[in-house]
Amino acid sequence: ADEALQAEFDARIAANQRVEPRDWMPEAYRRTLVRQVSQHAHSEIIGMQPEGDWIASAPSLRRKAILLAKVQDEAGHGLYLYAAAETLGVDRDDLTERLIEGRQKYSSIFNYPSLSYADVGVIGWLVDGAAICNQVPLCRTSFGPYARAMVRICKEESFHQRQGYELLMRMMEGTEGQRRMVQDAVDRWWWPSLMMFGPPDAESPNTQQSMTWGIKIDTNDDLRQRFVDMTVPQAERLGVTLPDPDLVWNAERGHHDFGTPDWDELKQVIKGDGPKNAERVSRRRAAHEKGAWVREAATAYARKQQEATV
Ligand code: FAQ
Repeated sequence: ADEALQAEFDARIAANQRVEPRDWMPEAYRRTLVRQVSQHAHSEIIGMQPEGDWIASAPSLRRKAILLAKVQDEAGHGLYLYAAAETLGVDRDDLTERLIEGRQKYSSIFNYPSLSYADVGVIGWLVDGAAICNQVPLCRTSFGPYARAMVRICKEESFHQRQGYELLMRMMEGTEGQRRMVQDAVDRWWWPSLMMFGPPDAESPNTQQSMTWGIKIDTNDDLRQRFVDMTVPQAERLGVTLPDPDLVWNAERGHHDFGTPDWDELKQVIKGDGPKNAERVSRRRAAHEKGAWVREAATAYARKQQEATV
């Protein structure tokens, strides 16, 4: 019977049809999705911190309102993604425990500090830009709930990216000091943004199987290239320099050539030894513990409502 189910699953993937939560799926497919979707959810939630640090000192009411809305969107993205993960039979509380105990990963990018307000703009431009590049293809991923969550998330991410670019445009029209702040932020975030796409294809253990299953649509290196090609003209328009002396248009390939990210640094950050790993996780843990009374109250309320209806 398992063989028939496997054949049905394979046919569904081959025909580019979605797999839904109640369909039979191989255990390894389920495990891979739980891994990727929960890492993605954790990234959205931890990703609130670098920009969240600037909410209290935003330079104007307008900037504060924009930043608050963006950071709230990220919380929302985390929630859609936890909900998508739960359709695979895992529990959000358990995933949160795994995150705060350091047993599950989240994106390396959020382990770098945000040192000035220009970082808010650069995170929007480069980090959300990279996120969009990676996530637009995931709108066609084979697992239905993940794909549908991605559609909504991508719409919001493109607004995020534009707000970052607009903020930087304004700063570049400002004083010499403001232009220096923007360039400094670009210098610090460029390489970590390239690392968001994961290790090079030759060292990516999951890519091939995930592509066969239609979970991933493109390889890490292909997406990284797409991001570089998309970003270079935006940097020119903005008037900043991307900190890579090897970055040059290659007419023969029809793409930009670029330097090699420091893969040892990526490994280090993934392992938990990045500049901000310990702080990000301990703040997440503190927020979770502080919220315990809310969860208890909500559970008690739900129980009372249920008792009232029987
Ligand atoms: N950081 O074999 P692969 C956002 C791990 S966007 C940490 O290539 P895979 C929006 C990988 O998990 C950021 N770990 O793995 C936002 C694996 O470890 P494992 C989130 C990384 O899965 C913007 C191992 O290395 N986006 O949050 C990283 O096929 C602004 C081997 O790697 C997503 O999660 C890394 N950079 O490809 C929010 C997108 N790279 O699990 C706030 C969905 C690799 O075997 C502010 N995910 N690893 O122990 C994906 O597309 C994929 O999972 C990849 C990795 C491409 C990230």
